[in-house]
Amino acid sequence: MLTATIYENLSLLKDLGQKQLTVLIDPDKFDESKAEEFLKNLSEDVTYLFVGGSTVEATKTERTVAAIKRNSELPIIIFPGDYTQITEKADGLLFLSLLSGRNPEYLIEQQVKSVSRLKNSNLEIIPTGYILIDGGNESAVQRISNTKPMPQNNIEAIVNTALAGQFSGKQLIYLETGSGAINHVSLEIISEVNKALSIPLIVGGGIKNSTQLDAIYKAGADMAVIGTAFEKGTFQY
Ligand code: 1GP
Repeated sequence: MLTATIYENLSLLKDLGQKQLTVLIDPDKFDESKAEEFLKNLSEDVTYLFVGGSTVEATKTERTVAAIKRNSELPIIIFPGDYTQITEKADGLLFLSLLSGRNPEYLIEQQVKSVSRLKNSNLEIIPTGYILIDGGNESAVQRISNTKPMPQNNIEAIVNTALAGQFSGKQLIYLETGSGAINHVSLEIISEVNKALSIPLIVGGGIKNSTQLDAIYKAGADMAVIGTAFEKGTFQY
């Protein structure tokens, strides 16, 4: 029997209107010895795991993924801050282009550097347009990528950037205010981007409670990503 790919599943779930909750695990902050406890305590609503961070020591991502695999059957997707985080032990990879920025390093250079790791790999590669939006504080992505986030009030430019991603063949668009953001992406932005796109829409950064999460889903996000609030155990249901 043929098994659907991660992306086929995501597209199908979008069509069915089934929202997906993803937990972002930052290997830098993850204690592998507590993997079992952390994963056991996750809400049953969680359907995907992203692993990645802006600054991660060379082998830590691989060790983190291995520890998660031992304790969870959820699909693990690498969400890399850098090509060195790519590991074969995961199931998929968000092949990111930072479309909100104009730094060639994160538009194409990192992608070229990753090829030697990917060309003989079984990882499912998912082309993803990544759009950084101002979340009210300086994000690690902004600092590391040396790019500016898009202002929340420039909705037309954000919609056009997302559509430019779709027209260039991205399979996902990820709207991001950055880990630990004060503000999540506004509901108006999510709604307008969702109306314009036909591909699945991911929203992450600064989501702190279930009221915000429900509103984000209702506005049109197909998947929401939560890192900090689950990592610190502060998410309010
Ligand atoms: C960051 O979107 C993710 O890439 C998650 O952000 O840590 O603020 O939940 P938080």
